[in-house]
Amino acid sequence: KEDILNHMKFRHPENVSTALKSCTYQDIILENEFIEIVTITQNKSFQKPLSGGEFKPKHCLALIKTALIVPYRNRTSQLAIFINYMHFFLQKQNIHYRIFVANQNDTLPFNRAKMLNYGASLAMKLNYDCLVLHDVDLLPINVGNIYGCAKLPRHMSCNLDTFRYNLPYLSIFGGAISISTKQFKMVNGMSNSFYGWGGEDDDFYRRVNTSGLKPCRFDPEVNRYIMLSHKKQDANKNRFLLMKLAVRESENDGLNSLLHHWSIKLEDLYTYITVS
Ligand code: NGS
Repeated sequence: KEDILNHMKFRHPENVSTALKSCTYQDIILENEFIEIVTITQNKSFQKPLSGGEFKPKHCLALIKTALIVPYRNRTSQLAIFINYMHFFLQKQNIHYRIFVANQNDTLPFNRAKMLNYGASLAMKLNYDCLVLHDVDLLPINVGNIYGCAKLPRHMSCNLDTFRYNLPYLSIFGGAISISTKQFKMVNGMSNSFYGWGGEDDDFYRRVNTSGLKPCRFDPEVNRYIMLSHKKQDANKNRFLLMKLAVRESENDGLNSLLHHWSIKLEDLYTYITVS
């Protein structure tokens, strides 16, 4: 577990003039505490986040500043469970974080990667240096799974109940991943071309891998997740063709080809980006 700390990227605190000491992470990882969905929300130490769903620990200076980005459309009850749970979970980690929900407001098939690009663009403008790209139906259950960036992009949700705690294939890179903003920019984010289920995460794996950023994973014990049940989306029939075409298109299809048709609303528990 100490290896995990060696792989984490820590930033210098923004405000060194305060008397606060830097937050520590070692105890959290080594404690290896499993939490249950029911008990976590009874935690009395919960602090109301700042408007837009931002939180900074009060007793120490966070060395990790993370934007948690959730691609979203029309799953109200899952969003409520996720947001409530994640604030309790993340506040146990001594990190500075903010939750962004990127909502696709049209009738086209869902474009998960494009929503993640929008969330990441806003997070970059607000100087978040670590991105966690996260599906709304996944809940981490071990607080030792620090929501920060490692030196390499990290596949976080590698130990998932619905996969019977196995990896379906080695290069799977969906669900929940972390990547530094610098690395995300370097690969031009994700492709905007994948409408419907499947393939966009495999294409993203290819982008990072071919840029020399081979993704890593941590100890499965600390990377346990449960998935909330939902109806499966329709698969994108063109995904294999798109994956082939995407190899040539990565430089022009991604962060640099987003049209900024969005609006931003600060909700109490998250920042809501509506993409039309
Ligand atoms: C692969 C998909 C990925 C998807 C993964 C797990 O087959 O996009 O399954 O999906 N790749 C292609 O279709 C090319 S899951 O069971 O979590 O819905 O992430």
